[in-house]
Amino acid sequence: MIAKSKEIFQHLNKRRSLRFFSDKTFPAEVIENLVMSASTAPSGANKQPWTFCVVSSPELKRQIRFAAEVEERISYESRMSEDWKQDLKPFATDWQKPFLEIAPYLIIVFKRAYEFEVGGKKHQNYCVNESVGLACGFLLTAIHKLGLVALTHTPSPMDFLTKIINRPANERPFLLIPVGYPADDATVPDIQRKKKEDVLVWYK
Ligand code: IYR
Repeated sequence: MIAKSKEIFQHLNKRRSLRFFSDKTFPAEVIENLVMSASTAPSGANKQPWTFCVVSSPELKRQIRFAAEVEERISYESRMSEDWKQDLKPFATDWQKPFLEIAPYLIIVFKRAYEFEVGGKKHQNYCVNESVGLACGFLLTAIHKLGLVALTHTPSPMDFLTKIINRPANERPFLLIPVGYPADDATVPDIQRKKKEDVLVWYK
C-alpha cells in the first residue's frame, strides 16, 4: 500500500498546467468518458450541480478566444493589482490566449446555482462551489491519467461564455478548460510544489 500510494503521488506530481497546445485531436468519445469521470464526484445532497459544455467548433472557439482576449486585455491593463501581476511573472502570461483556438476541445464547466422545478419555481443547490470544484479535480485527474494536458483557465469576468454558447439563467461559468496534447515546443513555468511540512499537520 505504501508503494502504491507513492506511485499515485509520483504520477499526480507529474501533472502540469499547459498553455501551449498542439492542434492534434482525439475521439469525441474520449472527452465524453472524461466528463462522465468528472461527474462521479461527490456533491452537496448529490445534486451534481454542474454542466460540462464541450466546444470543438472552430467558429465558436474563435469567438471564445476573441471575447476572452477582450476581457483579459482590460484586466492586464487596468483591473489586476500590481501584486497580482508580480505574482504571475513566473508564468509569463499576458492577455493573448491562442490556446483557446488551438486546443481541439474546450470544456466549459458551468455551476448550477439552482434548478427549475416544474412550474418554474427555483430549487437551490447546496455547496455548489465545493461540488463543482471537486468535479473539476476529478476531470483534471482523469485527463492526466490519460496522458493528455489541460489548463484551468479563468478569464475574468467570464459571462461572455454564457452568451456565446447560450446557457440558461441557472448556470454560471466556473472554469474554461482547454484539453489536448502539448505542442512539440511546449514549456512550463519553473515553479515548485510546497513541501510536506508546509501542507500537512498531524494531530496524532
Ligand atoms: N486570467 C488571467 C490571469 C491569471 C490569473 C491567475 I489567479 C493565474 O493563475 C494565471 C493567470 C490569465 O489567464 O492570463
